[in-house]
Amino acid sequence: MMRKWNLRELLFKHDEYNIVGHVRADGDCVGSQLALHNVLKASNIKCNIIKNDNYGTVLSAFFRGYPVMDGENFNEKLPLICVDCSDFKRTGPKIFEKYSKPYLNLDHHISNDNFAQHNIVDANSSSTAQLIAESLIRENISFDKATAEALYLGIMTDTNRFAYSTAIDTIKVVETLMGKGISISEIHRSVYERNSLAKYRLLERFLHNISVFGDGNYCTSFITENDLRETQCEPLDTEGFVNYTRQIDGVKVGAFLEFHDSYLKCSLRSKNSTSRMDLFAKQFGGGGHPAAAGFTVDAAGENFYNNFKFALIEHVKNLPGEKS
Ligand SMILES: [Mn+2]
Repeated sequence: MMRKWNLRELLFKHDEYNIVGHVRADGDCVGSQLALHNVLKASNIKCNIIKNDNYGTVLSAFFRGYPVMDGENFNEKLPLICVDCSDFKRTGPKIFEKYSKPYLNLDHHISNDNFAQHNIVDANSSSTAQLIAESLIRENISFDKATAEALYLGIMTDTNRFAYSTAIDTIKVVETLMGKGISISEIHRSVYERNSLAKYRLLERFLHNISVFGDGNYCTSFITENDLRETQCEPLDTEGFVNYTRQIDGVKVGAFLEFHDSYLKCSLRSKNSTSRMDLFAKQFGGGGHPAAAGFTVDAAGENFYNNFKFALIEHVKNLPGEKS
């Protein structure tokens, strides 16, 4: 594939940066931030990680020892690097309202709208972390074991532990990361074996609410803000729930909705990338990948869930070559 960008040139241009990921952080946006921070630090370039949201218990642990700045209080004159954000709004109101144009946009979402001054976007990459890792390797930018661990965190989580269609390029990058001495099992444990009991109680409610419809082709479920309160969970505890919807035999498209008091968040997954979840999400102002996308809207009306299910069926029906 043609690679036009030069990360080295863009990265080593200034002597201090702010860096940010998307709200409702995931392993890819966290790992990408930490990796770039380390690479810059090794060249005596300061990189402030701007906290735009609650990272949750599991991901917070990865930030230990890093210069995390409060999203209310940072120097907004510094050039801003955004990682893993399909559009600038994904950085959250604390950030995007303070910047007119970020310096650098590093991302892998097909729906990315090239919102920054410089844009390094590759929708063929499994993760933003892979895109960064490949750039470092190709451009001979040296990096250490901690950086390799951060990059592996991003790749592992965004590929859903290599269960999503994983290209040989991804495996080759992992090979290089392993060469730095990282422990795959340790990183796996630090993410996937730190569940709280509260999360399991929430999962019970989620599973209880599952419905399969449209001749078994669709599966949706939901939880409400009340469920979060009663189980004492935080929003990030729903991470991974949406996968249960797609994993039912015969289901082509799955969706998970969170009905919060002030907003509604929807995650979409399909077994095949031909279902274009990114395009469906776009109807609601969201975006993402062909097989994994999502959107957030202001508090939805009473009929939203039923209308949503109908719209999902319509979307798949109207895809070229789809008959279901
Ligand atoms: Mn990502």
